[in-house]
Amino acid sequence: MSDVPKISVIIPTIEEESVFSMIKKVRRLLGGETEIIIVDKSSKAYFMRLKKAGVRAIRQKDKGVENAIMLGLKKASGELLVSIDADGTHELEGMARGINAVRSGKADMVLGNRLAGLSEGSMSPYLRFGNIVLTSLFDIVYRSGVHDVLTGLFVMRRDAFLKIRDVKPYRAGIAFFAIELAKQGCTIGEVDIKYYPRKEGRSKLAKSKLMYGIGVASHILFK
Ligand SMILES: Nc1nc2c(ncn2[C@@H]2O[C@H](COP(=O)(O)OP(=O)(O)OP(=O)(O)O)[C@@H](O)[C@H]2O)c(=O)[nH]1
Ligand SMILES: [Mg+2]
Repeated sequence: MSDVPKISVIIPTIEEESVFSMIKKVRRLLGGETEIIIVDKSSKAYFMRLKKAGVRAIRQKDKGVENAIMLGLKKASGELLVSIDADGTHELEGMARGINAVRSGKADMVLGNRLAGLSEGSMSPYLRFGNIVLTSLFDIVYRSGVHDVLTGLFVMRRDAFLKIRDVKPYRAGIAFFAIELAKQGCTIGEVDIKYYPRKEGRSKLAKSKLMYGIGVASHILFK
């Protein structure tokens, strides 16, 4: 089916056990043609396990999830570029809906809106509040109307990505990609997804979510 655009799925990992079942499910959902690129900052042993899983595994030398995703995007060959967290918290069927949304022209970038589908224990009231504040700031500045700019799931078109591929990532997670695309005049949309509690391991993103949030706010306002 040559009219079906190729999809690349980029997954940033630090020692996430859930990724191994995710890989299988992504293949079942999107088909064997889908390129899966894992940008990893784990132990050597974990990296070897990734290689055995038959995905394209890249070792990250620098730090930060934004740099990891940027590296994966640069290596990807798909027309549709997806990124999803490796901890099994984001609904994979939601990823498939996001792909369909971008493919049908809903927006240049589609975010997975977790707030529409929070399951019990998946997001503390504190983080939910912080997310709402930061996303409101984003909506005021960029008039996008989305609900969850700190999500761990996005889908974007390759031609949109090419506009920001030379921007040096700053510490804002997926909001970095949304801010930079919005600055380029790209449209940002969303699909509602389910969000599950993390089953294994600990949060890898930031030691202090408060400091992280303040940093994201300053990037939204001043970048
Ligand atoms: N390669 C790479 N992956 C990262 C880095 N920081 C976080 N990750 C991965 O990015 C994803 C998001 O990180 P999480 O630790 O789940 O962050 P979070 O969702 O805010 O935290 P939880 O609510 O505890 O899940 C996970 O797949 C992590 O393994 C990094 O510096 N490099
Ligand atoms: Mg997580």
